[in-house]
This record gives sequence, C-alpha cells and structure tokens, in this order.
Amino acid sequence: MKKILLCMALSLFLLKVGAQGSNSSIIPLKYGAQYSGKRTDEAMNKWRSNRFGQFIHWGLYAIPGGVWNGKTYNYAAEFLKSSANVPDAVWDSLVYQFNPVKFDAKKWARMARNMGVKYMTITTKHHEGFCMWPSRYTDFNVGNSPYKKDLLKELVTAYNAEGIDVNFYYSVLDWHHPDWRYDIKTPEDSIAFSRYLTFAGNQLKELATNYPTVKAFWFDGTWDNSVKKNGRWTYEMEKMLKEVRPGVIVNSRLRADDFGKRHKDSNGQLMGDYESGYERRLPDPVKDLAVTKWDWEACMTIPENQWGYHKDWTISHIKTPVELLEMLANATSMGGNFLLNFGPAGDGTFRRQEQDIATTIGKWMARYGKAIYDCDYVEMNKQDWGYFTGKKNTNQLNMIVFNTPVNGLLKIATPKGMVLDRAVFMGGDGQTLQLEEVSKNQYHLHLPLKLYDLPPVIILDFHTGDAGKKYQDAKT
Ligand code: H76
Repeated sequence: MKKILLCMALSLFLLKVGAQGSNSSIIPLKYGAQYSGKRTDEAMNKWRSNRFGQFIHWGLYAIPGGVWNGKTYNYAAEFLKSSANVPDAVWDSLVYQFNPVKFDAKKWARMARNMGVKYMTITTKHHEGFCMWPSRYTDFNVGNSPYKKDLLKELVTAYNAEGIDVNFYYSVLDWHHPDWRYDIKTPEDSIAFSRYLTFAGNQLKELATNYPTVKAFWFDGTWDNSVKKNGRWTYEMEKMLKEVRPGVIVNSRLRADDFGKRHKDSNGQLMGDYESGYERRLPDPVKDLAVTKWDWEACMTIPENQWGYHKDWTISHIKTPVELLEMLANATSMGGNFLLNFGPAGDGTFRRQEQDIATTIGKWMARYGKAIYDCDYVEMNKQDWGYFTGKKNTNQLNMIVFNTPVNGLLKIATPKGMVLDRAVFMGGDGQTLQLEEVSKNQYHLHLPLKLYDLPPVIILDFHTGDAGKKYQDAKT
C-alpha cells in the first residue's frame, strides 16, 4: 500500500514537473479553438487548392464613391459615412438610389473566370449595415432598393456556373442597427447587444440556409470590445454555421475566446479554419510562422487602402498586374491564399483599370496557373530571382521569376539531397534550359536574356540523391 501511494505521489510529481518542464500548462477554455492543426477534409483541401480569389466590396458606399457634398475624402470609400460624418438617416436614404442598371452577374463571373480566380468573396453586409440580399430580419436590404432583386443570388448562380466558389463576407460591426454597441458598459448595453447578436445570428443562419453552395464565411468588424466580451457567441457561430452547412469554412477574424483573445486563443491555438489577419500585407515567413502551422489568406487592395469604389484613383499608388502577381506567387510559395479586391461602381460596372488588371493577370494565369493552383510551400528558401512553388509529393518544382539578372544566371540553391535534372519553360516549346551545377547544391540556370513582359515560370525536374564527391567543403 505504501509503495502504491509512493508511486502515485511520484508520478503526480513527475507529471507536474513534466508539464512545467515543457511549459505546456494549458489554460482551460470553453470558447477557444474547436480543433487543432490544419483541416484536411475535402472542402478545406479545395479551399486551399483554389489559392487565388476575388474579393468584392459592393454596397451603398459605391454610389457616392468617396465624395460627399463635393468634397473628396481620401480615406477608404466604404468608410465615407464615418469620415464625412454623414447623419444616419441621410446615409440610409442611399438605399433609394441603389439601382445598378448596368449590373450583369454573368459578365462579372466571366471576368473572374478569365482572370483565373477559383473563388469569390462578396460583402453581403459591410459596416454600413446594408444587406445585399433580401434579409427577413431588416428592411435595410436590396429588396427595398429600386433594384429590388436578390443580387446575392444572381452572383452566386453566375459564379457557380463558371465553376467559381462563392464565400460570404459579413461585418459584425453594424452602423445601422440600433442595438449595435462598441462596448458593454451598462446592463442596458448588455441587453441591447445581446439582441444585436441574436439578429446577426439569425442573418447568418439565413445566409447559410438560403444559399446552400456557400463555401466560406469571411467575418469582419469583430475587433470591438463588445465582440471581445462575447467570445461565446463567436464560438457558437462557428459551430452553428458548420452544423447548418457541413464543411463550411470560417476565418479566424470571427473568433474571440473566453478572455477576449482574438484569432489565436489564450493557448496560442488558431481559432476558425484559417488565419485571415494578413490585410494589405503578406505574412513574414519567419515572424508570422505562417508557412508551417496554419492555413491562411492575405487580402489585398489595388490602390493603397480602398475596398469600396472610390471615384478618384489618383490619390494613391495603383499596383500593377506584375506587382499583384508577385504577391500571388509569394503567397502560394508560403502556402497561403491570395484574395484580390475589386470595388465595382454604383451602376454595376468595374472601372477600366480593374478590368485591365484582370485581363493581364488572366493572361498570365492561363499560361502559368499550374504554378499556383494546388501548389504549396515546398520547403525551399526564397531565392533572389523569385519564388518556388510546387505540388506535394512530386519531383517537380516551379520557379516563378520576377527578377532577371543582367548576367542571365539564375542562382539556385537546393537543399542537401536534391539533385536538379532538367529545366524547361512552362507553356513553352519544351526546349531545355541550360542548368549548370557549379558547386555543392548550387546551380546556375541560364536564362535567355530578353525583356520579359510577364514573369516567366520554369519547371525543374529533380531527384533525391547525392551530388557525389565532386565538391569539397573548404577547410578553415
Ligand atoms: C477596416 C476595415 C475593413 N476590412 C477590410 C477587409 C475592408 O472591408 C475594410 O473596410
């Protein structure tokens, strides 16, 4: 008996030391991450293989387009109500002007397909509170505009017909709803805000139920204290959506845990299915550790910080198609998705610049999309000429080349045990490019010197093996 007790005491002691030793004391959470690691089910694999998506910000803000009473506001056009201090009733009356007479869902979907995106994420409701579908929970919706029709349904149908997945952006922050609160400071706030959360939950259930092909929910406007104090609601929403629509994907931005920790819970686990915090930037491969642990997506604007339609695009740098392609390649090379934003005008058309960007990107994707779709981080360091991508478990790598050196030599460093065999242009005539082994795990690829109007992609065949004893390490 004594022996048993001693044993028990000892193992308890060891357990404790073990836990402390590995610094893994786990904080008990009711509303933390619902699972750990990457999802590997079919829906998530599809989401991941899509890699390139179109973000669409469209709402009442598209009508004034960043200009109010003759004054241009440089801040994000979808924030105009707030930047120009427009009274609620005045802003809300824009609903009577919402009539996109040139809107053609099929045309939008064709443009997206030609650009090469595999998914589209649309603002069903932005901060202004206007709903792009005829929600039964508020009158402030497209059904009460002169347009009348269910715009969301038209888009879902048209994009799905082009083979493009549709995801729903939903802002929890709502400037229109009387029960919205930024913080909960009084019992009245608490009562009002819980009414708001019921409303939002109803709307989310309505969206998940009425649009059965929806693939993911993209939450936004969740950073205020009111939401942080309602981690339970965010937990329940993730659960509810997955029950109503099995396989559906939810971004990390929705979630807060018991202590108001967002994106990652108090134990450092990602909440939701992928990290969506990379906004107008790509993650740092080292600091953000994005390439190894979690699925993720970066979202990007074409101007500096305009999501909704802004009339004046001279107020910031406009990214070129090649700059955007570089971000897409970079994201793919780090195992993430890239969501590129478009802000159609109030009449339902895309500005010329957006159409041209879509055309150029589409031209590149048609030829080189194989280096993006279904591609991943291939455990190779980034190199001077550009980005490696590849499919897991194959003997091929793609080099997406953005920097062409004056001497025409692309320097490639391979990890130990990888021997390069052959290099050809993707979508080219199949002629091999000269690949010269110059040192241990160092190669020069001889790139034909010319001006490349779009970044070329080179396919490398390799095998695992030893390069031999040809190269000696220096003795120092
Ligand atoms: C701030 C903010 C919002 N989050 C971006 C994705 C846009 O919707 C912008 O309005």
